[in-house]
Amino acid sequence: MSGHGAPTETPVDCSDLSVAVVAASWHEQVMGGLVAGAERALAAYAVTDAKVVRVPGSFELPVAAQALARDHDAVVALGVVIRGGTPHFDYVCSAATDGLNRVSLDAGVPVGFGLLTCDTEQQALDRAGLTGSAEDKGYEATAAALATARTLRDLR
Ligand code: DLZ
Repeated sequence: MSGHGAPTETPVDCSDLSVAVVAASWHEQVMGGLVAGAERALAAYAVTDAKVVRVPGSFELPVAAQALARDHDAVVALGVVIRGGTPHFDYVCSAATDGLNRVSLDAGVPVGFGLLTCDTEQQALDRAGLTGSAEDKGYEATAAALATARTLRDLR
């Protein structure tokens, strides 16, 4: 999967939405870029009611997202898992992905999917929104959650 085909989005006013960002703590440099990207998106969409909470690893993202989805219009989950020599990668990735999807559907609250699953640290750095990165997945995941929250609000 590549970034080719991603929609071009124009920030809209989301100042009436409350947003929580939950971020894992493994791979500090990459996570710094992802959180900064999320904060850039929150500012671009004029969100003022926002908080960032940290959890230890990506495995813990769903349970925190579940708690945050109870009292926020949108949640953004950020993490990075880098493949090692054991099956641990697959277990953490699928638990986090399945868990976040379940939280979103059970709560009816969009959960932006900012979980990088990479073979190498360089691939993660390339997607982290840092100087020299090709992609800015923290921004993209936040923009997606905000756009979806707007759509859901219009539908209700
Ligand atoms: C254990 C583990 C490993 C090996 N790798 C990562 C990783 O690359 N990224 C990440 O976010 N978390 C990793 N973890 C930690 C798990 O997500 C989890 O925090 C621990 O297994 C404790 O539940």
